[in-house]
Amino acid sequence: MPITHRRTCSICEANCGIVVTTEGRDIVSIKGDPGNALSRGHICPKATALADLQNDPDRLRRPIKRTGEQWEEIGWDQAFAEIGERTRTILARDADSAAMYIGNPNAHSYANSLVSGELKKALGLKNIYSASTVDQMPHMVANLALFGHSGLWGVPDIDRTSTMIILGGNPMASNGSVWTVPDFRNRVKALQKRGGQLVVIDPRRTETAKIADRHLFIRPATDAMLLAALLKAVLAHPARPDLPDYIGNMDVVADAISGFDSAGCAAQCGVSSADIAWLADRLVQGPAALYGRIGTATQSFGTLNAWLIALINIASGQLDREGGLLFPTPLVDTVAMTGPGSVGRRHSRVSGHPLVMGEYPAAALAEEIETAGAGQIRALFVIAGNPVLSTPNGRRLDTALEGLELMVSVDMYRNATSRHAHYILPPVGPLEREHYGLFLLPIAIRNFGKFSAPLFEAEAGMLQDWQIMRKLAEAISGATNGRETPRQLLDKLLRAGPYAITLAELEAEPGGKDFGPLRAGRFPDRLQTAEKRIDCAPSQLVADLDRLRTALHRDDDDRLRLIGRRHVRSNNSWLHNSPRLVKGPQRCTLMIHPDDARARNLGDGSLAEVSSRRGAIRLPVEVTDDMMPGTVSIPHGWGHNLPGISMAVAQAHAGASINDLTDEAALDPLSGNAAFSGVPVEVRPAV
Ligand SMILES: Nc1nc2c(c(=O)[nH]1)N[C@H]1C(S)=C(S)[C@@H](COP(=O)(O)OP(=O)(O)OC[C@H]3O[C@@H](n4cnc5c(=O)[nH]c(N)nc54)[C@H](O)[C@@H]3O)O[C@H]1N2
Ligand SMILES: Nc1nc2c(c(=O)[nH]1)N[C@H]1C(S)=C(S)[C@@H](COP(=O)(O)OP(=O)(O)OC[C@H]3O[C@@H](n4cnc5c(=O)[nH]c(N)nc54)[C@H](O)[C@@H]3O)O[C@H]1N2
Ligand code: SF4
Ligand SMILES: [Mo]
Repeated sequence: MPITHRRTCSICEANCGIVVTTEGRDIVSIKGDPGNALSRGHICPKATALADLQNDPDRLRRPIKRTGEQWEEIGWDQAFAEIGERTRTILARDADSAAMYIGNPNAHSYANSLVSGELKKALGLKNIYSASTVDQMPHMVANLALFGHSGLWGVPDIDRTSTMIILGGNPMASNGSVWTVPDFRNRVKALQKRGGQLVVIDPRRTETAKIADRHLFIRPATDAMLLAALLKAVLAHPARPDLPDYIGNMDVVADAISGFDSAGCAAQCGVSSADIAWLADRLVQGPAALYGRIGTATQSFGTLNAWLIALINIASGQLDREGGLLFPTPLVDTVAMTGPGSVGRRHSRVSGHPLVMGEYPAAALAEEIETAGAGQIRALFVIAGNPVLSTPNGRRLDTALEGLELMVSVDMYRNATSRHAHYILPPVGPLEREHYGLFLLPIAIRNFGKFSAPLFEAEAGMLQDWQIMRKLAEAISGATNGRETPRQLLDKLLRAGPYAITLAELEAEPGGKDFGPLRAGRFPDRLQTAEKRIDCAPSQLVADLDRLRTALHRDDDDRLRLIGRRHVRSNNSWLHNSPRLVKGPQRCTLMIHPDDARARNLGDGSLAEVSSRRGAIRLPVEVTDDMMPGTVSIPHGWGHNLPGISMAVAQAHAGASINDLTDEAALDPLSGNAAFSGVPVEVRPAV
């Protein structure tokens, strides 16, 4: 007898409602849930891949231990006892020599978020690295500087706006990021139907650009120039609204950017002065929302970009306005639950990078493992991360990991990173654990909550990630940690939240509980700054304008600039073992403009060698005028052809890793975030 279950897809930030039909432990179908008020029936192809993941024969089901090149299955008790003992020995020698790398899927597990602190504490809390510094850290630094909390995000109110401007994001592929906006396509259709416009600014004519009313090309990593000119245009606009009293020092900003020559900025970024004036006009007319995402964050001016984007929204009167930028009222108030974050409390040992929100840059992990001395990392715990493929100059890290005394990966695959581990500890399958979008619902376009119970009972002898982390922490520290389960902790958080709901009440709503669209009027009250004011001109950001002024002179370097991309059938580095997702045309290709291809004797489908100051890779060419001339694009997360990987489907579709080309020395100094966008590369036919 088939049974249907209403659950949530946990793969990406969209948190789509799914209806899963099962017969015993067989998954008959996975469909969108029309009764989910947030996703309204939308799903993408990755949801159906949950079945491939659940049933993947390469997915590890027992802990494995490596001795030299040999792997053997061991029991959980042996694994925890040995890891505990080895870690204690290393920490006894040097209390600062353990580190943790926290990968992206942790953001999609409420239980991991609530329990990972126990492992951090057992390891001494000093050396924390995560995917945040190859992703959104610049936004978080700007959030802290402007709103007083790194986790307080303004959410673009796409459902009521008239102009939605997307800079460096491609929600048609990614389904939105730090913006939980499932069913993006239909939201855009509705926007266009009510006479509004979607505008996309991107070096590639993306899938989102193709459904937009306007697409403007921009040269990679020159966004700060565009944004400086756009802010000037908004500030000079005759119809610009007066700002409310709680917003201060916009005049200081105006003064600081007055020296930027707008025409020069336009020439450098490739967006014309007329288009910048048009954008300013649309913004001031409103309601409008300017949203910048990963393309603007992974730059050496990532934090400056995030700050300028916020200021443009503020100066044009879009803050706290329906159709502009709004603060949600989530069921669990993650802002109240966590500290605001800080910048520069300590500095990294080798290069002196500031500690940002408790983390050092992932780009600096390799040097901290390689460099001898007190505090050298000797034991590394990787929790759901694949930094060999995901962080800049992954090859260097790949080599560095071999030198560790102890490496533990909590992961279900033996992949590019975990093949270096001494122990791999696999969690239960994706449908065998609970889900609540703890950190994603607070950035959603509606006030919405949904709890999903595990669909299947866990296979015998398997543990959830949080149980593995708690047992690791206990094995290392010898102490017994919190006895509360994530469920119990979540129940408390929900009760203490703005709707005072219980977990049982939420669980009784299989489609989730909807509290409606976001409300204006939340801003002053929600601000976490002293006196609930916004200082538009934090000194460290104003000072960074000088770096922009000197750094962004037009160079004569005519090398191609490399950028990344995402595909809707892929997710970072770890969904390439799903047969139903990798089928079809090869996706790890070099996209290049026809003129640039011709100049290099490269035909569509031919093999190119791409090289940077860090390395070289080979991959097939895809000639397309969707690329801005002078710019090439390669997706990240590929390169599954390294020895020791055990993922048969991914190995057959290995691709090459863009992060063999990216540069670990290229960082945004304010956030420590990797600057992936605009890497200078040479491209030639592979011989
Ligand atoms: N050049 C370039 N590099 C990039 C990017 C880019 O745009 N360009 N994007 C960056 C971004 S935004 C991110 S977020 C990072 C991602 O960087 P990472 O988080 O390091 O990498 P992922 O590919 O997400 O790898 C996730 C790992 O977790 C495992 N995993 C998946 N689900 C679970 C689970 O439930 N439990 C456990 N224990 N393991 C699980 C997978 O097998 C995989 O090994 O990559 C970054 N790298
Ligand atoms: N299908 C799928 N969905 C995903 C993921 C995935 O791998 N696959 N990853 C998830 C994760 S971890 C994240 S963080 C989000 C990211 O979500 P998005 O931010 O939407 O990520 P992308 O789709 O890579 O879009 C980034 C865009 O920035 C452009 N770009 C690159 N450099 C520049 C630049 O210098 N300036 C400007 N203006 N644009 C630039 C690229 O051409 C690209 O179109 O997606 C999430 N969702
Ligand atoms: S967009 Fe796709 S991957 Fe993301 S939550 Fe929805 S169904 Fe899952
Ligand atoms: Mo990400």
